[in-house]
Amino acid sequence: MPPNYTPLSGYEELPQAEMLERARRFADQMQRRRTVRDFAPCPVSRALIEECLRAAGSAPSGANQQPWHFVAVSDPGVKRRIREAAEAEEREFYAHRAPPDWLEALAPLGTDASKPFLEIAPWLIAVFIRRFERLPDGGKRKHYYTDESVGLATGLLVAALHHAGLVSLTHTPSPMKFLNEILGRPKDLERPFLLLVAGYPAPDARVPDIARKSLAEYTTFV
Ligand code: IYR
Repeated sequence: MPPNYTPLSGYEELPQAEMLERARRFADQMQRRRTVRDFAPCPVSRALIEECLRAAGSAPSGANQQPWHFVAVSDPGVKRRIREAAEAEEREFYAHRAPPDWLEALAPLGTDASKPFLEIAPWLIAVFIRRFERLPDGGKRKHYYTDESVGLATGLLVAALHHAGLVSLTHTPSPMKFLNEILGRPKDLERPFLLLVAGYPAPDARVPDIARKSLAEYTTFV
């Protein structure tokens, strides 16, 4: 198929001083984001989650294949099943599977196998990597750079949730195959990427006393 081009219509050029000011404000705003594990049971509208997912869906992707699928869960029964399955995996992880150096790396976070937030938070967003597309003839077509693409979309989702005034937690029970089963996603096409927990922080929410690296530590200019 020949490429079909269209004029770049959405681009907005800004005065340089305004660019710097906006970049600074955005970085400051993102620096206020914290991963939170203590959620309030307050509801969050589906409309708000949909707008955040719309931002996530704007991510660049390999060959524009947009290889992501998000399952947004607010149903208490489904959340309970996810909590039960995740905690079963986590109990194995903390008691047997995790090597000592991994547990040591996690120690500053104070995490354990108990995941009450999976029922307390109003929304769980399961992110799936769609590794293949189903073809009309029943066959499969491979997607490219799926991990990178879904990582980018998830990053935008985390930023959008924060920008909207919510807090989130990236949760990665391992293995996560139970998400395909509980959420009815096809195992031959999709692999769970992570589970995002989103909502309001509990009034007494606390976070680990840890710091971000400085710009100089993680950047090189040449
Ligand atoms: N999935 C486990 C362990 C865990 C692993 C990492 I890497 C973290 O940054 C945090 C936790 C859990 O959720 O407890």
